[in-house]
Amino acid sequence: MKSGPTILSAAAIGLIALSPLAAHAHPMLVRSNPAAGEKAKEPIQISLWFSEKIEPVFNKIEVVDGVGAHFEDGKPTVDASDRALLHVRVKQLPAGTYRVRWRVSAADSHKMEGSFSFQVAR
Ligand SMILES: [Cu+2]
Repeated sequence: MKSGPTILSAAAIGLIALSPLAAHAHPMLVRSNPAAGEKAKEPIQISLWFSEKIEPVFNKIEVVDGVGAHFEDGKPTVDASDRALLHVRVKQLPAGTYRVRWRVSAADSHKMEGSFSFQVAR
């Protein structure tokens, strides 16, 4: 039983050593188009601006209506000239309320996620 506490304390030291990383900046959603709560006309894509660059892998934007049908059209892409901008095309959106669920990869490979809703009015 002597090695148990040794391993634990090594792990604890590892956690302490890593904790400054947890404080480092991660991409936060700064704004979007459509914006949260907006009554949009006929959006053809969803654009999400983050507080810092995001990695071009493992990103996700889903656009779902009240019964869970998906309206995103393909995979999201990081903008070629602004790596803090992620967008995805959407299918034609009937009037209604939609939820955008996003997930992005930070430079340190941590995943950030969130969601917001907007409406389409005609
Ligand atoms: Cu991180």
